[in-house]
Amino acid sequence: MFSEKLLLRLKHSFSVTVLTGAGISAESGVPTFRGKDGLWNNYKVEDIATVNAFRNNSKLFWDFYGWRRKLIKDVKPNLGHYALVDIERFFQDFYLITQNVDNLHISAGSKNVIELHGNIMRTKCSECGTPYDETFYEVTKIPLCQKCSALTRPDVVLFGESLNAKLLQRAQEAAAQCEVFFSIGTSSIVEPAASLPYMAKGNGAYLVEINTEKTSLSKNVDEFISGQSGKVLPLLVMMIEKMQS
Ligand code: BJW
Ligand code: ZN
Repeated sequence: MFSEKLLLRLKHSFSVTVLTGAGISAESGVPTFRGKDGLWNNYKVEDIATVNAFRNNSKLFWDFYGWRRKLIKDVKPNLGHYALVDIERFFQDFYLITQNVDNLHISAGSKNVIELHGNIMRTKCSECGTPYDETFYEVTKIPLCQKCSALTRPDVVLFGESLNAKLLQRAQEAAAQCEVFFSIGTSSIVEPAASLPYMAKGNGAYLVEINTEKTSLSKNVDEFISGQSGKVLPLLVMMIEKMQS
């Protein structure tokens, strides 16, 4: 399943960066965004996860995020998340960049996590950005900001919004400096995250993709590993442990 070249690279590497997407949480029961099953009531994520949807159809927007929040509050990390906690311990520099907003890497115990698209359980003001501790699951009337009276919303990055500049910079640095880069369970469509593997490869990293399907990235990787991340990653941990003993 893993090439000699990858195992040797890992043996001699100090710096590993991982990018994850919705696929890593699929085995926990969190639906992915794209693909045959779609996400929610036949809506495309590109139609709901946008600033326009929030402004023009805030009820639909909040129904969608309320449904996602309810679902996510009850799920648990899977073997893929836990394997990444183990892998972090093997390397001096390890960064886990995630596009997921479900908090599962952090609840599994990963330390160096960069949440590029925010965290769905957090709430913030849509205008002044004031954070709120409450997580609303069902709203009949959208809660307003206590400072400026604007509508509140989940603290996630919508299409057309800029990512947090500091987090993006940290992610780009982590991609550019690593010796091995893993892209796991992402369709590699959404920018700027989709550019990170290319940044890594351009700086000499060995590029590995783990996915159940081929993506637009696949033809550019050094190694494509076909399979569910919850099965592939625990095997990778075993191989790394074996190499070190
Ligand atoms: C498994 C598996 C298993 C399943 N094991 N694998 C350059 C060119 C063109 C467009 C743009 C561009 N730069 C910016 C844009 C616009 C836009 C964009 O990228 N659009 C694309 C559609 C082309 N980007 C933005 O707007 C971003 N902002 C930005 O760049 O600001 C500056 C700017 C703005 C406008 C113009 C230019 C510059 C913001 C993007 C925010 C994305 N937000 C979302 C929602 C977050 C909140 C929420 O969760 O609701 O983030 S959209 C959604 O997609 C979510 C995800 O994080 C993201 C990525 O999805 P992901 O993770 O890849 O999931 P899937 O479902 O697509 O794939 C799952 C994969 O897993 C599949 O491959 C399966 O095969 C696999 N799989 N089971 C392993 N068990
Ligand atoms: Zn406000």
